[in-house]
Amino acid sequence: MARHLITSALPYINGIKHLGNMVGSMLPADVYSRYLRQRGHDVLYICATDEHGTPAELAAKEQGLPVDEFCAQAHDAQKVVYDGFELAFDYFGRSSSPENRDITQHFARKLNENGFIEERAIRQVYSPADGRFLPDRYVEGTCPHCGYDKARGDQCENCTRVLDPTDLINPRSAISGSTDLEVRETKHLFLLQSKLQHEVEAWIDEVADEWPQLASSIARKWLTEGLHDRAITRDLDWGVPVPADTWPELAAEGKVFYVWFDAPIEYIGATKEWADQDPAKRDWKSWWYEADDTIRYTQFMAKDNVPFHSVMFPATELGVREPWKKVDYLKSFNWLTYYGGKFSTSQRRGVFTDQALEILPADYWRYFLIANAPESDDSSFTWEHFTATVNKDLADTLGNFVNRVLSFSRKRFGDEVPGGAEAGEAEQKLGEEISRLLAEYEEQMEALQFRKAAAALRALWSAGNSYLEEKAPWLEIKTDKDGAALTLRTAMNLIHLYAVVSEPFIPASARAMRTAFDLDNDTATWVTSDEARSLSSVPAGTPFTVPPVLFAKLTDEDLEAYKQRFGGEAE
Ligand code: B3M
Ligand code: ZN
Repeated sequence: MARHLITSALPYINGIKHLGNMVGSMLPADVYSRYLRQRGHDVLYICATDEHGTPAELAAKEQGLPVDEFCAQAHDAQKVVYDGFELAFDYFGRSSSPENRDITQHFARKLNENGFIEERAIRQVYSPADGRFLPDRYVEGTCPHCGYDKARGDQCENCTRVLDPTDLINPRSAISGSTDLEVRETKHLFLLQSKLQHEVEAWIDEVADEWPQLASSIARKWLTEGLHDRAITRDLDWGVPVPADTWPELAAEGKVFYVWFDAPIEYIGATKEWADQDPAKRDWKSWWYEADDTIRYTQFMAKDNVPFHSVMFPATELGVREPWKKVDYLKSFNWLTYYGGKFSTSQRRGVFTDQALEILPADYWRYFLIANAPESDDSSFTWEHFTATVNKDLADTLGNFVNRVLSFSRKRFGDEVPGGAEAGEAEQKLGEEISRLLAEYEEQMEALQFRKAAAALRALWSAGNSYLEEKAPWLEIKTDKDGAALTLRTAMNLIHLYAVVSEPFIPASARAMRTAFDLDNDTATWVTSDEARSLSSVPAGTPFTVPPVLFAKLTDEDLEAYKQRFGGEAE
């Protein structure tokens, strides 16, 4: 048994996330956490809302709310959706917490003591029309690298390059739209990342070979281009204040830390928030500080977040000169597109997580998204693909199997799992196949290969269908009642096995399958290969009920309605 620390990129507070955000961070982290917990590991899955920075201020302004109130409401609204998706976080925190403030300030003081922070006067975009400096996303304009004309001052959404507001061509204020911008001098704290370049390189050489190619190549590209010193403070009202004991002048000017400085620290902050809820969790620090080799830390994120997690946050952690846990495995994702175009929060293009749950229960989305996760490449969401996958894999292959087996058995043999013949050759062959597929599923889950894991799970479901077709109990029963009973009992054992092993993907349906059987002491959280081979954990005589249809088949009318509502084509 190992201890697994798991974090998914912290969703920004500025609005409900779309399906692309979900599949690139929280959902796979949840599937992985659930799997590991089921295998008996000690798992701590931490997430939080990322609440600082210009997006929060802009969104609050749009809603006419003070930013703290906006954040409190928006946090709760996101949490409701994640509960709906059955994301089983151990804790879902807030980067605006006092815990995160304290740890962020501590990190900054330590970096300063160790000579990695310097105060510098810099030139910043100032907007006379708005009467303020315009950091990060407060400036928009054309990306100097790729020409994208909606690039934001902190990063180009199109080519993912990190930018400085003064880099933008034809800059304009995101608050007023004013193009009358000037550059003024102001003092900020700089993190001297260039001094940490070699240490980060050495660390990357140690850990990154094992990472997905996407993550390690982004990290290496950044290091090749060279780590630059970066401003880690901003002129904003909302954020972790620069500590006055160390920088009285900047603190008096109301400077706060840059959102990307405090956001990754919130992984630690949220762990402390989690612990502060409950005195029994006082050992929270053992997950992060002087953590030994029994702790494996896995992070989940989309590719635009990789530079911050693979290079910049590790540089911060190294510079603090305290033994904070660094990521062991960085699972990165490409983009999920909507009909080949961008999902966009700002333009509300695509499907948002709250809307998804209005249409269909979480399991439909969880399965589809993970089975089509943009792992080795971008993948495209279309309603055609979604409805076809739901119908084929969930409704036909799994749902129909469950319903058909249980209803037929009840009709012919009553409310208990039938006895009948002993397992024969067909059952032995099936058992071998199931145990082989289960091993494949476990291997892919352990390798965090989500699409392949989904394929193995689907193959497990299909194996049941093939067996049922081959044995055809609805014919068998006419000539060999005991044989038909054996077939149904075996199929019911498959249903129970599916309930256990499908839980990471489709927890609600897994519960429905599992509770169909009134078994004493049904507490096993996983299936051994021997159990998979013998398919006998649900013995003859076990009472069962037929659950309601697990997955509704989606019709052509449904498909049309979805396309109508969300727009079913490329931009
Ligand atoms: N909130 C960026 C994003 O939502 C950011 C991730 C922070 S992880 C520490 O894409
Ligand atoms: Zn660009």
